[in-house]
Amino acid sequence: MNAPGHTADLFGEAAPAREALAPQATLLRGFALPVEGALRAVIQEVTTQAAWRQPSTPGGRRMSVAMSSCGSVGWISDHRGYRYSATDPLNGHPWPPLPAVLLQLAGDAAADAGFAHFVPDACLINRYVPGASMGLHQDRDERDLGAPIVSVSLGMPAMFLFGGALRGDKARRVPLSHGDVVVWGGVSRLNFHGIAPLKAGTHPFAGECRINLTFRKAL
Ligand code: MD3
Ligand code: FE
Repeated sequence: MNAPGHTADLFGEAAPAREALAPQATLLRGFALPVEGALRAVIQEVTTQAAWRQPSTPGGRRMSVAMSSCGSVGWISDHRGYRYSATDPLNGHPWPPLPAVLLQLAGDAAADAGFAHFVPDACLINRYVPGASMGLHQDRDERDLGAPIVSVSLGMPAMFLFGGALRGDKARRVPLSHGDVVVWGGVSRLNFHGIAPLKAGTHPFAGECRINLTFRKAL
């Protein structure tokens, strides 16, 4: 039997409680910890095939975050705009496939947060070093805005900025640490969000960086 506020999943009897950040935005603290070793291995494998790069924005500025992708499409940015692409512009090849451990983790987290049958087709992998940040933005390049986005935080902690439906809405600050998973769907799906400049530090998972995985249904 599960205690109130606890669910059986990757954790069996001991899963942490769900924390509602907002309606249909659910924080699952430590949800990815049982598979952290497998996550480190697949991130290494994917970024060997699809190398880290710092994309340029359409405005011509270099992003401070390094990125890679896996899945049937990857998120890219260049002087022509933001979009999903079936091939990696660095090498012209398809992106590496979504590893089974990632599909399982994203599907389990989404189900735990109330979104059954989530099957992402893209995983964007972001890498932050101290000082790197992501300004407030919306994720709206995906075709099916009814599907949630699942994000997994790994390595050094970061301050997540969670705004509202309008760019000018005041953003809440939510600390995210290694292993935390957040499911964003429904009415929170188009909320503005970002990451404050990463503070200096180190973490056993990946040294002086934070890695974030975002699972999306892009097609
Ligand atoms: C809230 N990444 O890649 S993940 C991104 O930590 C992105 O690297 C951040 O924003 C990161 O687009 C934040 C959390 C997140 C992702 C998607 C969302 C929060 C969201 C979509 C809607 C609302
Ligand atoms: Fe985003």
